[in-house]
Amino acid sequence: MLHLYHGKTSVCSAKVRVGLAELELDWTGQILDLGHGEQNEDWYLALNPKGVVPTLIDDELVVVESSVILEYLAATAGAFLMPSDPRECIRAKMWLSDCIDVHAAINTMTFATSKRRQILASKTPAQIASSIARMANPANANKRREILTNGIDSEHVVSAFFALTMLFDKMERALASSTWLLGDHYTLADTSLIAYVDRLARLGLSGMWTESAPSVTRWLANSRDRASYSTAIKNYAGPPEEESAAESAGKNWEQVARKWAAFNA
Ligand SMILES: N[C@@H](CCC(=O)N[C@@H](CS)C(=O)NCC(=O)O)C(=O)O
Repeated sequence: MLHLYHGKTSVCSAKVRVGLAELELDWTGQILDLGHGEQNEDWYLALNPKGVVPTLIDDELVVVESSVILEYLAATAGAFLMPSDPRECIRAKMWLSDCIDVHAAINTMTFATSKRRQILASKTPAQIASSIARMANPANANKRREILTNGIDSEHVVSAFFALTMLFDKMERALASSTWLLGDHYTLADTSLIAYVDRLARLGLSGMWTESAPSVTRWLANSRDRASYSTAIKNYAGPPEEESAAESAGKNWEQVARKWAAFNA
C-alpha cells in the first residue's frame, strides 16, 4: 500500500494527492504539522533529509520530490496520464521539471504576502527565529528569513516574477488552441501544475495572468471541475472562492500589482 507523508495546505503535497486521485490509486497518509516543525523531527529527516513534504513510501522504497513522485505513480498505474509517444512524453517531463522553479516562486509569493502577515501577527521575533533555526536546509532557512524581513520587497520576489512570467507565457502558448497543456487529453503536465496556479488564485493574485494569459483562467476552471480537485485540494484547503475573498481583504494584489507591472514593463 502506498503511504504519503504530506501537508494539509502544502502545494506540492496537493499536487501528489491530485495525481493519486486522477490515477484512482489506494493510499494511506499522514499529515505533518508544518507550522509546528514536525517535518524537522529526526524520524522524518531519516526519510526526507531536506525536511520537506511530500514523501511517498511504497514498501521499502522512499520517493521524494513531488514531480518524481508523480512520475512514479503514473508508472505504477500503467503509465496512464504519461503519453507513450517519446516526443509527447518528453514535453510532459519538461512541464514536470518546470515545477522546481514554479514551486520556489509559489513559496515566495505565499510567504511574502499572506503567510508573512499571519506569522508576524501570531509569533514573537524569538519564536520566528527559533522555527527558522529548526529548518533542515540552510538555503530554505535563509530564504524564509529574508522574505519575512522584506516581504514583497524581497530579492526572491524578482526571481519568482521571472519564473511565473515564463510559466504563464508557456501555458498561454500551450493552451491557446487546446484544452489541456499537451492537447485535448489531460496528462501529468496538467496534474503537476493545478495546485500551484490554484494557490496563486487563492492568494488573490490571479491578476498576474488574467489579461496577459487568459487561457490560464479557462484551464484553471476546467482543472477545478475535475473530481480530483475536490478530493485532493478542496477537501483539505476549503473552497477557493472563500479563501481568495479572505485574502483580497489582506490586499495581497494591491501590494503585488505595481511591482508585477513594473517587472513586465
Ligand atoms: N521540490 C520539493 C519542494 C518540497 C517543499 O518545499 N515542500 C514544502 C511544502 S509545499 C515544505 O515541506 N515546507 C516545509 C518547510 O519549509 O519547513 C517538492 O516538490 O517535493
